Amino acid sequence: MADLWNIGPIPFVGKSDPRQGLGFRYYQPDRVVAGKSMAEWLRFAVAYWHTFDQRLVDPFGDGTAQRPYDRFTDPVELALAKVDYTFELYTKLGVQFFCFHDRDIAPEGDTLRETNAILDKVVDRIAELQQATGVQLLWNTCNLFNNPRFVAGAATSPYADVFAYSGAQLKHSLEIAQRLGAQNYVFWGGREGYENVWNTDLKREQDHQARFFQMAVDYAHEIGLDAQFLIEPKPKEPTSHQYDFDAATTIAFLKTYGLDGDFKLNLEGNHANLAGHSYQHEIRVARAAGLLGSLDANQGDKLLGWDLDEFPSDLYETTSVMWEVLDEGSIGPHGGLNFDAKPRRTSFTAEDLFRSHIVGMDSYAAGLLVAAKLHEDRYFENLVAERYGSFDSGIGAAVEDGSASLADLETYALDLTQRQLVDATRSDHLESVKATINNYLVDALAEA
Ligand code: XUL
Ligand code: CO
Repeated sequence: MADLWNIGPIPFVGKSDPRQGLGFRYYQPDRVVAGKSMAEWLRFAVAYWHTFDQRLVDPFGDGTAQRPYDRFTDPVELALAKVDYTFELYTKLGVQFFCFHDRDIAPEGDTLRETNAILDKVVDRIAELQQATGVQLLWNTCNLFNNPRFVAGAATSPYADVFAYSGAQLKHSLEIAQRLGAQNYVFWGGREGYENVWNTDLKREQDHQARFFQMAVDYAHEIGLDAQFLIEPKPKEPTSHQYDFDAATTIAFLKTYGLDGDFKLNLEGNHANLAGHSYQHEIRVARAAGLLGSLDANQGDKLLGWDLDEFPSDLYETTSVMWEVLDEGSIGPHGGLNFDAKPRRTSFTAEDLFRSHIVGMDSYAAGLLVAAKLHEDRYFENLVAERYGSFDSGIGAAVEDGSASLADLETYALDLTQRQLVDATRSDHLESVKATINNYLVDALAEA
């Protein structure tokens, strides 16, 4: 293996030393947990934009990132050289997948024709290295938000030329998905929302967005692309209101336009928090609709209310996510855990890219181990079955099977006393439930 990074491969070191370094304590790809290997459950992916392009800027400061390919000054030469670094990082970490936006991997030309020509050269190199390493494309997507032409959106731009350009860009991006064997294709609605509702034709913009999605479905059929289409909800940033606000809003949109047969959801932890939800809530809502597609694994910061894209390290959250995944059987049909995350601005070395992925991978592996133990003991399954047990027979069963009317409920309830109704309820003992999760966390990881 080449040694462009001068680091790795990253070994499994187990629990020999509590100080986290360049080794995995929990993640063992071949270790079987709940009937599948860790690698099969977790399907980690590296996000090209954060890991290889992000300079670690913030609104008050320039980038601090130090990368081994910084010596390349020509943008096309840099783009081509960088691909080698990316595949070496995937293989040294033992990550099986990657994700990218079209504009992450290559610089733009003046026209789309020129841009596509540059892009295709880089795609050629990616295809060669996929072939050589076996690393697969979890998903790709279009960047329809960075360039000034997208100032008022892409598919929801009020300017028809911008809509047309966006569709043309999407077409080529779908061809790349086909060429590289993408398992999913993601739409994150960058600037698809509004700054101010007074100057916005909300209905017309959403109709346009739906047309855009339908065109993607039609073209995928035409070229035989069988990637799962995904929409990634986010409530705000960069616009003050994004149309794909959260899982529930996006599901309503998909059903309104009859697109729910062709799209599922890609859910992100930090986006869930921005919408005022837990990550687990968003996943549960998608599961309830049969629309869980994939996961962007990251976390926010309780003290800062913005999309910080931190690498996941909160074991309580990774446990809840992996519990949902275990209960579902997989992360959607072809989903994975994409680290849509960047190291902090103060973690600027190339080694920090490895360190931060190791932390994310270990945190999810640990979460999987804890969730598997909870699942094996059926702790929540039993608790929930008992909580809703009154719907298994009698009047509850008549409600669920549709045989009870309001008149039947009146006959049943008219003479129930306050005491009888209060006695029908049970304490949830929620504090003990939370402590039980803590106990599972500590015990399962002590045994791991
Ligand atoms: C933005 C975000 C995107 C999508 C892909 O917050 O999460 O990077 O994941 O466009
Ligand atoms: Co994301």
